[in-house]
Amino acid sequence: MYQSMLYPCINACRTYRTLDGMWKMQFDPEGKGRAEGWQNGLPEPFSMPVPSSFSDLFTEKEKRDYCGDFWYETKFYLEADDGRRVILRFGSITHRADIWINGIHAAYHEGGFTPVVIDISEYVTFGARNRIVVCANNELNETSIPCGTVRTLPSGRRLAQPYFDFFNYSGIQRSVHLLRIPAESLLDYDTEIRLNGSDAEIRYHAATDGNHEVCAELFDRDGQKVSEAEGKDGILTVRDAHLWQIGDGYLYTLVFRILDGEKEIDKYPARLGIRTVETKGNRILLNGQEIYLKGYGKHEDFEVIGRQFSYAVAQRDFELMEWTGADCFRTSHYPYAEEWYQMADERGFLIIDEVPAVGMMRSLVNFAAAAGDGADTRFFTGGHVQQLQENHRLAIEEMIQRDKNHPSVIAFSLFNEPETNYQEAHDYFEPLFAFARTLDVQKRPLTGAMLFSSRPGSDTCGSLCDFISLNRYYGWYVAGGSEIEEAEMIFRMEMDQWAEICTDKPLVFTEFGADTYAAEHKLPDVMWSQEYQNEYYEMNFRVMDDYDFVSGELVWNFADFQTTEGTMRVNGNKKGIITRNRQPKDAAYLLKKRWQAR
Ligand code: EVA
Repeated sequence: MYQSMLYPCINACRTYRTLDGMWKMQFDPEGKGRAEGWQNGLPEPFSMPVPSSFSDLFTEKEKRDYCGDFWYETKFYLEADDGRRVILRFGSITHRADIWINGIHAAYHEGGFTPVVIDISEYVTFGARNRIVVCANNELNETSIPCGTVRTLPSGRRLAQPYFDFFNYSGIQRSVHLLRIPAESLLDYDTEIRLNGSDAEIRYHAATDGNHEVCAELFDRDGQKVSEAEGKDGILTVRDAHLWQIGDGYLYTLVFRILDGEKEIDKYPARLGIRTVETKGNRILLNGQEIYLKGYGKHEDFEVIGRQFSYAVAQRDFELMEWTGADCFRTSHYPYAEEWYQMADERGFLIIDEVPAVGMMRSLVNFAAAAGDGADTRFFTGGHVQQLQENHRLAIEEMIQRDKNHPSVIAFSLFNEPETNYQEAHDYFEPLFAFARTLDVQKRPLTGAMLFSSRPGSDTCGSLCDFISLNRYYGWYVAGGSEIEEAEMIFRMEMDQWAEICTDKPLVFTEFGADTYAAEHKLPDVMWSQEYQNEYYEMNFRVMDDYDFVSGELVWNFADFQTTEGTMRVNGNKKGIITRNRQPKDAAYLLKKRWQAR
């Protein structure tokens, strides 16, 4: 593996090309590929687009739901050796993969939502064609992030059984890049920002794999140099800084150069937004000013393409989110493709970045625990915990390393709805929070989205969070339909309890929502109708507006999305404000009215 996760760029020192296109693919239900030498070439492949989620491209169920090992192969021509490193970079491979170059094992990577970056210089042949073979695997277990299990049917066919509420899309779902970068190069960098009146001070640290001098130059949007400094650690001062703000994604360019006298060894241009984020008392502050988050929990999910990144879908989603007056989304329940963050940086959009720690409860319908009173499957006890924690740690490390320099990322979420009602849960999460704090020099707030049963008195993990994030379904899983007046009453009772804790801690709603069938209208309303979705949100907003420590509302979900089939889901989760093909339901207008007025 290679230590750098920097996004590819092209200039006089660095180049890249994409290896996206049609690759070969083959399923390996018996897991015999390695023994049969498939790493040297697939025996009976079919064609498959890369990137893509393979599931919704097929017409056969067995292929859609395939669970196990699946292999990819492609070849690429490599030009002559010019002394630079050759780096192979997958945006992600879900959920784990072994990679061979010309038959030589080059890497193993666990975790399906962060880049797999490999220095393949020593495995390639220059001036010739080279073969890449990937053996990916999409099984879920209780040490994988996200968690789940695999069920074997009597026929021997295996099915993924997620402990979470989204389809287990898999494959090489993000772009593949082949990079040539200098032998001595920038590996990583950090920036810490302080504001002094209208000026800003940016402390940077540049990590390289050599000893040559580093210089940093900062350019404004017009290309004017506004500051420069020398050394791997330095301070850039900006007079009258143009701050990065909600709706004003002003980006400077921070250029790192490695110099050997006059000779430029490496050059990397990074985009930089000047902004600070912190919590103070029970408020969230951006550039020292209180903000209130308005927006959505999302998924990377769309018809046909599944979880594959598409600029077009992302663009439509930003347009729709902004049209409703939103300014924030949570990357529920995994880090998204890097391009989402770049687009958010440019638009001045806020992101709560979430690690794929979801399904930490032994339940195939864990969302239904939203109605239960204290899920306790003792998930954080037993032999699997240590390995789970190791994978979780790795996922946190890779997410923060990848995303720490995006101005749009204002917080990291380290879990979604684990059981938190016993001491072992606290013991599990405490070192992970401490670890995450060592990774982010910007000291962004850390949080985790809490289950219905995680509440004052029972929860053991809220104390680890800089702000409390609640997933709540009063009026849906809890006292829905005609009982909604009761839902309002017990919602208020819970909020009264949080009021005692939140004198010094902000609270954000990270989920609340009601399944709504886009074709359904009913007067008086019933659950699943568009009118009920409106009534549900009106009630929830009435309650939230009465508690001034509430610092944000991210509704569940931006759009309808695919899940595993079952009696609780109608061809997917229908809590979208927007349909799966990206048209508004009635509730979109309600949100628009509310958010544009705030
Ligand atoms: C739901 N509820 O029931 C959502 C899930 C989500 O999709 C949750 O965090 O509590 C989960 O993944 O619609």
